[in-house]
Amino acid sequence: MVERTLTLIKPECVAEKHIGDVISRIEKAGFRIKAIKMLQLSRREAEKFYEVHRERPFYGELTEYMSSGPIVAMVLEKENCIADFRNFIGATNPKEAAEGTIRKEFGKDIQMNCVHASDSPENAVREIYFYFSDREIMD
Ligand code: 3AN
Repeated sequence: MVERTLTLIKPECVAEKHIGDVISRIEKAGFRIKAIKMLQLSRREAEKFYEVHRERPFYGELTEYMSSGPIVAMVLEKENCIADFRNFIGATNPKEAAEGTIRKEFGKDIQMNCVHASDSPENAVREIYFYFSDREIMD
């Protein structure tokens, strides 16, 4: 089934000028970019976006970091997009990520791990519409 997912290139990856490298790999792997924008989250927006993690010990640190600088948000489309993209980026902790994945190559640690990816169809829809309107998503 053709699916869509939401990905974010995180602040440290943008600051280190890896936007082009990451997008190039994503496109070469067969994911189609359906929407794209650069923005900076406010602390409040980051808290809302990550509200599923509210009870986790790293919530404060995570939302501070995710609002610390510009990010790039994208909607990607492909068959089996959500699971395939999570395999493509690698494990949450870059030290455990497989060779050749973007988290392995560009991630610094478990928090600054280069990219975010939706983890279920329900979250993908919520996350896509957190950043984009229908007008901004290509058919
Ligand atoms: P994933 O991004 O692989 O779905 P989640 O959903 O467990 O991983 O975590 C969401 C985000 O929270 C991660 N991308 C990472 O930035 C941050 N994070 C996860 N675990 C930790 C941790 N133990 N310490 C600090 N930050 C973490």
